[in-house]
Amino acid sequence: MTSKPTVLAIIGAAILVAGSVAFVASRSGGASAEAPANNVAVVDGRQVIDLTAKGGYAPLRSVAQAGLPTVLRVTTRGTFDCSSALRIPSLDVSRTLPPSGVTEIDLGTPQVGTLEGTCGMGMYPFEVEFREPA
Ligand SMILES: [Cu+2]
Repeated sequence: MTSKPTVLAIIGAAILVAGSVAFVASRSGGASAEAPANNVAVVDGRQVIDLTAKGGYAPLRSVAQAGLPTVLRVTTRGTFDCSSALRIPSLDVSRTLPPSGVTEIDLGTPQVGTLEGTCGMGMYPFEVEFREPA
């Protein structure tokens, strides 16, 4: 018969394994993942990049196509932190987003490169990489 401490040790190990699997799964779904988030759509030649702003920006990193008229569509939902003040310094964009709503920010027709945005205080970043069309 298996002793009680052994059973407890096995259960403990199982919980540890399950926990680390869940941890890895949640990490790979986050912004550190290399696979681009599915938040970019092209409709009638116009590219829309969707972001949400609340306690930071999501996704942190987007991949889009260069050379298309593009808007950044930012959704807020009960956003009262400073991610409601969105800045894109290289485009001279500084927008105050409503606590809840959708704000479209015209990005013009971006060239190949990485666009960096931030909250008003510069503590929450996001970026959009514009790539040559495939
Ligand atoms: Cu901030």
